[in-house]
Amino acid sequence: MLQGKTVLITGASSGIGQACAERFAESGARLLLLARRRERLEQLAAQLQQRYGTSTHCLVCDVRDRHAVQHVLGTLPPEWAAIDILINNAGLARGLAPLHEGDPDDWDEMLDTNVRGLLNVTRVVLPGMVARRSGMVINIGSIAGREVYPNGNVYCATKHAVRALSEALRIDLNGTGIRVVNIDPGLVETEFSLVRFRGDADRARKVYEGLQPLSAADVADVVLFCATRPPHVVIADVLILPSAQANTWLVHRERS
Ligand code: NDP
Ligand code: 8X3
Repeated sequence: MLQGKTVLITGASSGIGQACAERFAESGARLLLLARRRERLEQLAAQLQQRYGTSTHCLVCDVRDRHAVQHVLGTLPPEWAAIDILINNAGLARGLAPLHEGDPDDWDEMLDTNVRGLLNVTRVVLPGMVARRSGMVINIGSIAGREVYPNGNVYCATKHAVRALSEALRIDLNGTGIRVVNIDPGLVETEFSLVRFRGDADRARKVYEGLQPLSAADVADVVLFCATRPPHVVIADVLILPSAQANTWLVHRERS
């Protein structure tokens, strides 16, 4: 389906990004895998090569560092330089507290990763797509980009920004042949909550207690579906939730 297509996945070392790598590898894509944790990327690359014969190229990079992003993406080997699909997935939440008790360092990390990081990568990748008059940008937003929930303040603001940027890109790129997809998942069990609560596994587990959350693979299936529509079709906007979730504040949990 994606034979020979070059796909850049940010945040490929875990969760949704890693699951996308699996699905896209299965579909014949060649993968640029970007994240900060080299070992994880190299392990994933080796697995994909073994399972599907996938060609991969690992990019160890912090999306917050604009110069590093410009460097790694600006000096790609020629056979990797033409990116067909960009999946802007790298992101995180830090903390869950009322704004007046929030930690400004956490705010910086979320804003720098989820918003500036996405911009840094997109700014380098898009000119090539525009010149070739083809390509696709898939932004992983969140239900938190549609609704604000208690104590989610800054994380929700970053995901509202992702949503705004998806809409803005669709306008700016109209007529260029480049498609823009925004995918907003609800609760997905990944390392997201462990990162949010800085390794507090009990607290992280409670987020998904009493319900069947989405898996990273559930989201990757949708990303792949969007990426494999014919050129005249764009799945512009997707909300994907676990069946037990109605919105950010109403989640049905079975008591054990
Ligand atoms: P994970 O924590 O499992 O994965 C996050 C990925 O982002 C990791 O690969 C991490 O890699 C990468 N990452 C984080 N910061 C940076 C950085 N500065 N530079 C490069 N890569 C970075 O979480 P998810 O898979 O759940 O999250 C993926 C996306 O999905 C995020 O944008 C998140 O906001 C969004 N999302 C998640 C939901 C959920 O419930 N889990 C729901 C809705 C949206 P490394 O640490 O190696 O750099
Ligand atoms: C992650 C899902 O509801 O914790 O974006 O914000 S939520």
